[in-house]
Amino acid sequence: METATDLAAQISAQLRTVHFGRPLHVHVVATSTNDLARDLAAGGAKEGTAVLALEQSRGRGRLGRGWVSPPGGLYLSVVLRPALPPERWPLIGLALSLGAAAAAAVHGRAPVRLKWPNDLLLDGRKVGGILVEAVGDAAVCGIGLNVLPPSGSGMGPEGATWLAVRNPDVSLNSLAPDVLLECERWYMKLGVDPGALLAEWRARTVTLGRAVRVAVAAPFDGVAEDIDTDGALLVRTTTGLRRVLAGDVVATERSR
Ligand code: BT5
Repeated sequence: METATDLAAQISAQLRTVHFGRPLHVHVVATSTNDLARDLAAGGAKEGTAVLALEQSRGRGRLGRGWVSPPGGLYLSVVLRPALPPERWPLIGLALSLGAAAAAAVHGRAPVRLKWPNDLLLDGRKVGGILVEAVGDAAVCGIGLNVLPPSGSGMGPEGATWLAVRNPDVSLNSLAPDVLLECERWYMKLGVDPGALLAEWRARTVTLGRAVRVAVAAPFDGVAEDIDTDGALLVRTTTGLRRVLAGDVVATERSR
């Protein structure tokens, strides 16, 4: 079995980033890479410090949900120190989903689309997700990508897929440096040209133009019309345009 030290050395040797993954901490098992990255952030870790685990025992998603994290997935967290005000931090999630999707598409040899806010879809099924958490003025950004199929009889979580479905030769070791590179590229783009980031997100999403149900405390229906400059989803309802800052949307009909 590959040791964490071997893997760290292999990934670091392929790294072409300026900050992301420098340094890179690799663990065979973590509770959640976001927990480890939170501790590093609280201890003053610099922007780009990253934690990768081969397996998570308590991986988490947004809104208190879990992230199923068996061996064969990419579980990565990066400490960021954004110059953006916290109300614009949802844009970080969009930037990292674009980056992770770009790397996943190359390594999966298939298009990867985005579902608001931070889901990555392959053939309409969830192949990855992003979780952004605040630790003081740092943002800890977790990236989860299903790479190899779950071993044994399990089919993985409902609605999930993995990159090996499209590319059986996909390798975690060569995917990881590209995820770091593409995430860094889109995070830097956010700093200099947020408009270009939003344009790319609009081009890659399955959410816009669709009839949706917005799953918030008081759910409502509408058409996902656009994304606002702070990352909020703009939903056209019978009573006007509503901004959705956090939550989930479910398509209520297929429009493309
Ligand atoms: C997300 O949450 O999609 C963000 C996932 C972030 C995971 C990374 S892994 C590295 C870092 N460390 C962590 O502990 N977390 C981050 P959300 O949109 O809330 O989606 C969660 C939902 O997706 C669950 O309720 C399940 O329905 C589904 N799900 C759980 N595990 C999955 C998996 N491996 N693949 C696809 N879907 C999954």
